[in-house]
Amino acid sequence: MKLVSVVLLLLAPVLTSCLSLVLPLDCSDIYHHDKSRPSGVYTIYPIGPTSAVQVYCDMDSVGGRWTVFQRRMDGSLNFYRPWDHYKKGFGIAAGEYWLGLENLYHLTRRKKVELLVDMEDFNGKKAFARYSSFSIESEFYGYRLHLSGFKNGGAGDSLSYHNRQKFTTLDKDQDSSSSNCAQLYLGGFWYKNCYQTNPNGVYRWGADNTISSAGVAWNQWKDFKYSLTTFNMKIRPVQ
Ligand SMILES: [Ca+2]
Repeated sequence: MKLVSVVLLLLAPVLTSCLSLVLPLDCSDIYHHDKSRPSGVYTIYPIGPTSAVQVYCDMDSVGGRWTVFQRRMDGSLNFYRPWDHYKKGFGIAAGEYWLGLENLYHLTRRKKVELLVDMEDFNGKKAFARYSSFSIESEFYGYRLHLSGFKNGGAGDSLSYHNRQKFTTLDKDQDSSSSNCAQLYLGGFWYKNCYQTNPNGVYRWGADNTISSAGVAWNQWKDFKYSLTTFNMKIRPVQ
């Protein structure tokens, strides 16, 4: 028995490294392992074997393989949260959630990825925006956003305005406004002075105007007053 323990102990590093080879880092790994997998909730390991996290994989939109890191669909989850929550992630993959900046940092650090933002209004009309390059820096650098290569899917470009901004939450002001944009617009985002899009704002029903300009907005498609029905941000490795 003792010998078995010793052998296992000696093998541990080998087993761990073998394990990390088969554990999927993102939805793209899951897709490549089995191309018939449908869209749905899967477990990925963005930071290694001990970092299991559930995500929604979009295996349908323009070739699939997308790892969804932000998802609004029914207003069931509060997105007005402090730094620690945005860092670690919150919500559930079957519904609304934020995957977490630390996971996102590792996902964009390990592979070159592109970004798809898709959205829908309350009449069922859909639009999207694509960016051929997307990455964020580490927490030390405020999870600064980098994106380029905009492709219009009818939504226009509301995200390039936020390029090179650090992430701001209600308790960590890293925006370029004299106020805290997260407190003004009740979300957490790469706010500047303050936004062209507010994906993590307050979920409302269209242009009901109950909380002015703090909705889930994408200004180039609708305007600041209109809060969208669904909103998703997703990444995949560039092939
Ligand atoms: Ca500020």
